[in-house]
Amino acid sequence: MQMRIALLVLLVASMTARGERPNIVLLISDDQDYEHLGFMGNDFVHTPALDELARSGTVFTTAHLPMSRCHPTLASFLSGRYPHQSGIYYNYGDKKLAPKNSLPNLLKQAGYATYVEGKYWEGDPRAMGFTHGRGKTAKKFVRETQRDLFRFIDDHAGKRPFFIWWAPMLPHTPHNPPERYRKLYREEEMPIPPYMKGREDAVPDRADPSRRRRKGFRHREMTSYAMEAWLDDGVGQLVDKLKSVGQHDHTLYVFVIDNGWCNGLVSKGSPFEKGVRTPIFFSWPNKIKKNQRFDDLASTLDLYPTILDYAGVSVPRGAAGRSLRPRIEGRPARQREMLFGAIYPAFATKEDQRPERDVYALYCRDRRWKYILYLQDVVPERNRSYFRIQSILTDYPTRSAGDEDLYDLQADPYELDDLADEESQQTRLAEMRQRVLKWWDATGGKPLNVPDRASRER
Ligand SMILES: [Ca+2]
Repeated sequence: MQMRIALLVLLVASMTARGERPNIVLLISDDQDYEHLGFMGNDFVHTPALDELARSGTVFTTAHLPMSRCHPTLASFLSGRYPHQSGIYYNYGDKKLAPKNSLPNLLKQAGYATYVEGKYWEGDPRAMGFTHGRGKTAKKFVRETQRDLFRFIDDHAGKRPFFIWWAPMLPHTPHNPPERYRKLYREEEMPIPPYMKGREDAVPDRADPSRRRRKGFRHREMTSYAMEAWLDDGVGQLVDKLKSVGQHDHTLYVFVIDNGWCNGLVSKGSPFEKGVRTPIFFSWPNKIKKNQRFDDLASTLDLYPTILDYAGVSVPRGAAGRSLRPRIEGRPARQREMLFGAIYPAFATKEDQRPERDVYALYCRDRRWKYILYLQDVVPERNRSYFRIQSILTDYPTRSAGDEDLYDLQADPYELDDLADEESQQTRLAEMRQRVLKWWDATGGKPLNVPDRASRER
């Protein structure tokens, strides 16, 4: 046994020396609109560091998270499994993620030093496989300093490959960007996206009139953009640090957003694109093809096997995604034809956490069509204490159990025109309903309480 460990250490050391095992930095943005990034075609937002990494790597523009809220998505990055498989489908509930086969544990076993800082919801970070760093520093990490991380980098650079879970609470609330990021923008010049045209002066109806003016669309949007510039600045500082210790060329950067956020469309906590969509990129100087973009469908569940693939670690059975490395390297690979997701409230039912009971919507989408099936009544009265669905400057997505939505994402990328009642769409609706229910069963979901289609007449 000791002999085998010694051999493994030797092997790891020699691979590191040849530069074959990259450091891996997982950059996780917290609550961001997938269109608020320069490399996603937004010329107004200030994200030069992320744009440079994206440009020097391979971007998947259209990936989906398996849920639209951070605790379950972060657990899915750690475990490589859907929330109903890992059991972590809520933000608020008792159970923590089981550490077996977690990404940091597998990387640690392969010889990596593994560091966590910022957003981290699970139990003891050491049990999860993080050899260094503290979880739960979200309020300070990057917002105040990256000092502890930089010390870790100094200690390990060139000696041992490292994995960094980089998860600041940015651009997440509190939306309090320092002046240097605010002044990058002028409120009156903020671009108005198509879904806000004619509604740009919309204000929340709860607020008093003076408050309303301060919190209109342009103001909120400017604050979001400033927060995103803050995030990007943190990325730039990290890249500079890795360059200064000669590790930039030996580092694989992976970027993902943990869930969406949007002023003007329903987002976080919902099954809509502004909640579940994110770009992903992989950037490793001179190793990963630069200026490469894929617009077809990817899943953030693919991060886990892809990262393990680049680290030379075999992917455990039960991982829900598949490595994107063959795509990145131009080898034959099957493209995803459909994405699936199950959407849950923020709160698990107390002392009876069962995803099959708490799930409120299932959805699937291909490159053109998006289908959603509602399993519970979604009502604003239960929003604060249960659903926590973000609907800033837009209507609450009220639905009845049994309702279905259908959107043509080619013609209607913002899901504003529900076609579920169209006579001509009934075959498609029935087929997609069958597909999503089949997916739930095939991925280990327990029996659901599926309402009749009849209740669809609204
Ligand atoms: Ca989040």
